[in-house]
Parts: sequence; structure tokens; C-alpha cells
Amino acid sequence: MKKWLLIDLILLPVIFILFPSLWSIGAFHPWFPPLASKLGGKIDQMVIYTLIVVVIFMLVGHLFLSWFIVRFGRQKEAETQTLNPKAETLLAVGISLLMAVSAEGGAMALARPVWKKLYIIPPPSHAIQVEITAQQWDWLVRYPGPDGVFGKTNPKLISFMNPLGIVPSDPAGKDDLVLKDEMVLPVNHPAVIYLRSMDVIHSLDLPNFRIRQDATPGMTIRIWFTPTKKGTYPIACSQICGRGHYLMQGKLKIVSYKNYQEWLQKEEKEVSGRGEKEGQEGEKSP
Ligand SMILES: [Cu+2]
Repeated sequence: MKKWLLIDLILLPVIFILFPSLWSIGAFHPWFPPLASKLGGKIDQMVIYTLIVVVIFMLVGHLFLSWFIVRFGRQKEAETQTLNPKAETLLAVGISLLMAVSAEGGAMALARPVWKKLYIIPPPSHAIQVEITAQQWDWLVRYPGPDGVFGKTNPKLISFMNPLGIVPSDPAGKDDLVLKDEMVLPVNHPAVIYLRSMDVIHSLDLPNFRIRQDATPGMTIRIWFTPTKKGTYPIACSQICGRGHYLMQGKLKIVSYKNYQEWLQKEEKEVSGRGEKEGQEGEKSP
């Protein structure tokens, strides 16, 4: 075998095709962030399936290309061949259909149940409710408090002390707990997020839970999931939303149900203590 043939046919495809392909499907080391949600595994399956199909198509395509180069590349003169439009159309349509059915069709078949569960099937009634409002450049996390109802909001009432503009006359809002860039949820318990944006399009990114959802002004988007592992995980924004985009970092703590309730009670006590203090001050002032 000639030397060039060895380099062309074995070494180059290994360096430029096989190695990056194997790397991209995580053959050498896993590059997905550690998984911590029930549904996330299905999303990983979809990503891996798509990568494998794409890698197979790319390898087959490159093998054909290499064969054509070896077979016809060293001819002194290129032979002109009569065009056969019928065969060319058939080949183009056939390959496109094959790719669409195997790559897109397979991914769709895997993705549909995940989509249905994330967006269409309503969350269980005992799910923890959290509202997340994105703003340049924070995540405002609101829990509804002991009454389980979020108080009404009015953008005209937004201030430093009332960043969500909760209407003070609405009793449902009195016990609402508002946090910045911090969220706590119990493990193995469903949680539903109502996602909103105050200014521009942001994107809530919870990589360990395989959740990435745009927050669009004027819309409240519901997503729900079940965390499966305790720990502290990042909250990020995956949509460039201004010069402080990089500041949109938060922490999501997944703890036991007991620890979650203890934490919530402590935080809620602070909210009610603050409310009582404000009430007393209001009575004192003329
Ligand atoms: Cu953002």
C-alpha cells in the first residue's frame, strides 16, 4: 500500500472525524452536567441519539467522499459524464428523507413525551409553587406563603423595597416571600415554576435539571419538574440580555423535605415579623 493512501484513508479520518465524533458523544469523558431531575435523563437520551445519528451520517458521507477521491482523484483528465436528472433528484430526495426520518423523526419521538410532561400535563396538586421573575440582572424568586396564593402585582408599584410591585391592599400578598437569586426546593417532590420577565427576554437555565426556558415579557410560562438529588446547583441566564447578563447567577438548593419546611418557616417568620413592624410603624405615624 502506498504511503499517501495510509495517511489519507486511516490517519486523517481518525484525527478529523472519528476522534471529534467520539468526543462529541461523550465517549472519553461525560460532558453533561451531573443529572438531578427525573425527566432530564430523557433529554440526555435525545441529545445522544441526535449526536449518534449525525455522526453516522457524517462518517458514511466522508467514507464515500474518500472513496471517490481515491478512485477518481488521480486521473489525469476528468471524465465528463452525462447528467441524469432523474437519478440525481431521486438521490437528493432519498437522502434528505432518510435524514429527516432518522434524525428528526427519532428526536421527535423521544422528545414528544418530555414536551407533554413539561408543558401540557398539569403538575400534581401537591407540587411546590414558585414564581420566578427575571429582570436585568436578577432572578426574583417568590413563594406564595402559608395561604398558597400569590398576591396581585402592579408594575406601577415596583420600588426598591417592593421589587415585584406586590399590591399592599391584597391580603394574599402579605405573606409572599420574595428572594433574590436564591431558591430552595425539596428532593423527590414536584415543583412548578411560573416564569415571567419584567423587561427583556431572559432564559432560565437550570443545567442539572435539563431545563432551559425563555422568560418573555407579558407571558407567564409554567414548567414543572422533580429534583432527584440533594445539592446546590447553579441558576443561569442563557439569553444575552444586556451588559450585566453575566450577573444573572443564582443558586438552587435541593434539600430534604424536612429541611425545606424548616427553612420556609424561618423565612416566612421573618416576612410576618416585618409585616407586623410595618403595621406598628404605620399606626404610630400621624
Ligand atoms: Cu438574563
